[in-house]
Amino acid sequence: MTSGQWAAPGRVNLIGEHTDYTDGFVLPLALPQRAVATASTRDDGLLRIASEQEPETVETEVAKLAPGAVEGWASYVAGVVWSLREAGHEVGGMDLTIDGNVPLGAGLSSSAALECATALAAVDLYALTIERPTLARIAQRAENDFVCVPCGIMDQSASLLCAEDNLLFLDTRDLSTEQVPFKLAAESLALLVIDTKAPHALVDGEYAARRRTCEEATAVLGLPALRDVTDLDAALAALDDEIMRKRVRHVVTENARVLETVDLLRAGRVRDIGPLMTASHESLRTDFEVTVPELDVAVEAALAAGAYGARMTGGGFGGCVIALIDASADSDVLAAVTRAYGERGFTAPTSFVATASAGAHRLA
Ligand code: GAF
Repeated sequence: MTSGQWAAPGRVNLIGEHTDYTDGFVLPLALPQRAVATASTRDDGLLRIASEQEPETVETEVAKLAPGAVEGWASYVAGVVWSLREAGHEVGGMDLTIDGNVPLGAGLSSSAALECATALAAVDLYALTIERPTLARIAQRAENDFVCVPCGIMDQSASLLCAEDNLLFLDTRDLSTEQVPFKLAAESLALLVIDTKAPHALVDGEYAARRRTCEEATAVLGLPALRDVTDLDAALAALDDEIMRKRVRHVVTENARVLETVDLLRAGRVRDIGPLMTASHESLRTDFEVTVPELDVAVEAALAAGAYGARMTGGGFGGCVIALIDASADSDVLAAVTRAYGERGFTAPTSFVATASAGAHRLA
């Protein structure tokens, strides 16, 4: 029997939202919060999945894994084992115990963290050779085809490829990456993550609907992907449907904002990315229509309290807002958002300062 322990982080995305299923650009950072898998091989072909946070233990035969065979939180783990085997890798029985502190349902990629910790455990325990971008695709397939959530590739890539003190500039077309230094403390800045407490669920139909509309628009435009739109006005003129026009406008302008953000960061102009973050939120609110009042109010209140920029992060429909602030302003900004929430009768938010942390790795 071989055994060990592997960790994989959650993420926030600095900018580049709803661009990862149209071959676009994203710019996430890994959080210190992570999932940890303690695992060992079994020689009887059984997969036993336990969690420090969940009461039940799930047991199934690896050879019988198929979409629908395992449900709930354990399906993210079982799905990765299934997906590895579907990709032709010989993964046998395992005991896995999952522990983690990525907040659930907050849009911080707790599911990708779970998938990637499992994936690394399986890779090491069964001595597989798989490049990390390929492993990200395998984890994404688990989520798409086993858990049946039509997510893009950002979250699994972030969990596997991010590096400490850096943002991950990822081109989701070919999965090429650049590490972009992001040391906010050196600039007396901080990235505040505000959990709106508005529950976020990708499994409902809204995410899938956005994705479908983007695909339909791509077909109407006769392009390989929305990434290939070079003349936004001409593309908008070629679309009859107002909803399609709005979705396309978001994706095309968001890709441009990511590229501009990366340029500013490379030039050391960190504060100047604030307006791009806020413009991203505005586009997600008005064109992509994935915000909810809790997200909009948090952004407004953070900006009014002096944030350089603020936006929702992740899939939307709840979840978290990120705000670029002076390092000393974190409690003032949270107090401002809490006040604004109180006036509207929303559940009080919580917050933490995000530091760009390490990607998935072996602990023991
Ligand atoms: C969710 C998805 F899982 C990602 O793939 C991405 O599409 C994101 O929403 C929106 O940018 O986190």
